[in-house]
Amino acid sequence: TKKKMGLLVMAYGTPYHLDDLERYYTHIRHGRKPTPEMIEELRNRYQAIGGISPLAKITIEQAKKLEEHINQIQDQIEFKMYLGLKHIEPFIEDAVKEMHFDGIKDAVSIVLAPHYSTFSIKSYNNRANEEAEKLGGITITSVDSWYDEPKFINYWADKIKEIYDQMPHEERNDAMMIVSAHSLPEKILQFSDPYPSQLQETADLIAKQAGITKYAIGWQSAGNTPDPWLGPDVQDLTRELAKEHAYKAFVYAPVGFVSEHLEVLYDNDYECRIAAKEVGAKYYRPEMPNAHADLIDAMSTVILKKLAAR
Ligand code: FEC
Repeated sequence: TKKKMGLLVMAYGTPYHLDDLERYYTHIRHGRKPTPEMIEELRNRYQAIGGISPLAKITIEQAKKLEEHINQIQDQIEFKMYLGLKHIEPFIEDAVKEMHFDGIKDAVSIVLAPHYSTFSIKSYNNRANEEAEKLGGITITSVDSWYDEPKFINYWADKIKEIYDQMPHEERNDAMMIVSAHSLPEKILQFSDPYPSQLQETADLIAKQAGITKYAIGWQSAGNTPDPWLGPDVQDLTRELAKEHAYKAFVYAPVGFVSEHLEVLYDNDYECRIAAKEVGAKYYRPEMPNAHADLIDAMSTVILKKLAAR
């Protein structure tokens, strides 16, 4: 008989309705209520992408497909998926409670974000482990990062190649690729956080495989706080690079995310598009992995490798 195992899939979460905006934003801010102006500004961004984010639907599809696929490609373990979100229900703690209730003793977890940081992945893992310890009897093996998984790199390299192949010849010769992830407060660097070097490595691997020589890494979607955030910001970087050379096209690869959500639909497709237009260049952004079979297979591979190495 197959061994039963919990598959804890963790992701950021998004408001389900605009009514959820305030409590969601308050949760992101560790309980500090945002001002009415801040809420209004966020509401306007959601409205600009069609009213609400497609993220909730994409996350569930990714989690379900992951469960289905990982059960298909091996026959030793029967995985049962539990979805746990960082900033809205079902919260990470809810998912761990549910596993406990179902009698799960052994679980593996993965976050739907490829790069490790003390501020991002570590906080997801800590919350899961703290709840598991509180309940007792569940061990969670955590996948920390998967930024260099060849199947993940393949996805992006293929999409980037498609874009370059479709460009008119003169654009292709003068195109610049900007590979990005969510910015984080600069203070992560004090803990020799691997986040920046992991993004650089993802960029190098994708560029090499796609045969791209002109590329740079940047940071996006920095928060609205007084402390300094990792830079350069992708919009500023676009303007800086355009000063050095009259690029005809900018190709944005927000590889720190896996879904087409607010940060991509607004910060890339709206804001970066403006920056590219300003410098007289064309804007390109490959489609995000969402529930694409390559992403699902990449994550399944990483999970099985992690379990095999225990
Ligand atoms: O609804 C959607 O479609 C988008 C959801 C969403 C994703 C996302 C990913 C990441 N964030 C990360 C870190 C921070 C830090 C702060 C912060 C703030 C926000 C705000 C919204 C928001 N984030 Fe987010 N993020 C998403 C949504 N994020 C809304 C609040 C308004 C704003 O600042 O824009 C700053 C908190 C503070 O103010 O103190 C830090 C990281 C990721 C990528 C990794 C992951 O997915 O976990 C890191 C998706």
